[in-house]
Amino acid sequence: MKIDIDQQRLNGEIDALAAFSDAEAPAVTRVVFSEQDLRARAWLKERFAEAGLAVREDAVGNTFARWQGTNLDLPAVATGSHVDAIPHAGKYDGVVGVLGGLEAIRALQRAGFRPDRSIELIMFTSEEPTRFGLGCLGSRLMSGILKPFAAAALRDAEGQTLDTVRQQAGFHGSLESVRVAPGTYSGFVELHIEQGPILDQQKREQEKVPLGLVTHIAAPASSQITIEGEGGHAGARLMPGRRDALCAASEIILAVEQAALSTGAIDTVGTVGICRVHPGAVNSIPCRVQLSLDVRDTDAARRDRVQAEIEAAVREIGKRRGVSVNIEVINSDPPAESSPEILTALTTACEAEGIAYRRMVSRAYHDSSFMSRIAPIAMLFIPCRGGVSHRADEYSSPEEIGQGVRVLARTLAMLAGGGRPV
Ligand code: HGY
Ligand code: MN
Ligand code: MN
Repeated sequence: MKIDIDQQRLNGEIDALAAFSDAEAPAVTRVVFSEQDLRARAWLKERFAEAGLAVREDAVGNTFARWQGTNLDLPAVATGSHVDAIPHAGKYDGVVGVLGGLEAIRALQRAGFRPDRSIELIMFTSEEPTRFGLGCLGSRLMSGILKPFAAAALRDAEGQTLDTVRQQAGFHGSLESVRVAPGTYSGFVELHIEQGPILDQQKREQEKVPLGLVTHIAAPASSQITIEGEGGHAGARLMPGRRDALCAASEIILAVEQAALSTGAIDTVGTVGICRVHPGAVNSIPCRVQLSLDVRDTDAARRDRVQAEIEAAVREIGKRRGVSVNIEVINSDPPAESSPEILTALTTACEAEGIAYRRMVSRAYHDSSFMSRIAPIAMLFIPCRGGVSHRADEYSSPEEIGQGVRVLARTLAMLAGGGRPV
């Protein structure tokens, strides 16, 4: 079966989706349940309906577009990703998996393929932690990792709960109903940009676009660190005896970097991405600082050791500087492992298409991390220029995206079973 991808149409759709943004192009900002996010969702549902897919949304806004198979007794095979985008991001992160999944289905339809199993495209709500501080809300609730009462109580920076915001956005019903029983899907395959440099580097060295078959997804953990010192007048309060919360925070940030480097393992990473200073005035000594902490590793035990080392450093710095410190762990997830069967299907599809591939690890987390709790999963990576992501200059070429979509389409056809009507 020859599979042709309409790269021009797909590229046009990626550009059209990027226009639903709260940032100046080429940057994209699309925070969950914002006006732009809701407009993007409405536009996507039209595209799904145009392809003849049956569209439904759950109580937290996960959106499902199903291509009905001939055998409704069989669990569906699924693909998909997210379209929310962190502030000043690019236009490919997540989007390639949703629009690429749609184009994979359309390409199979054009090829006259009829799936035995239904093929379901999923757009997950809030993969990014931007608004509610916890990533993958939609897939966590589907997999049962995140309890509905805990999800409902999550608050955004304005103090609004997820429960209020989702209902204002038009998503009603109990969050308990989001849960998906294991066995509902026979498999889940996510197409995504690598967000790292490995494939792009290999492409430059070997002049062939390699795709990445993801064997493991690193274990993410995030926390919030609050440091309370003593404020005061920046001029009148002399240096001796100051309890400056931002000076303590600065030591903590360097301790995070040191703890991540100290394992000597390339897979250990530690980042402080947010630093909120109060009162944040030129001539006022910072009395309170909030830091976000993101620690990851492919080895969960090594990550936990780094987390413990950071927590010990935070307490030591707090004691020495006379400031109070509090660490709230928001999530600490295990690594996810891909299914050998789905990796084999992806390998077969790459070889059938004559496309180079390599096995690799994902250091970013994805909805696949949580779908792995309820179905066999695997991820398919395409290169992104310079490995750049979560930046406005994130880029993957139409050819690279087209190759990924072709392999995805062939893999879905294999996993769904079926063929062309005789
Ligand atoms: O942070 C991550 O790994 C993902 O991009 N949300
Ligand atoms: Mn992302
Ligand atoms: Mn993503």
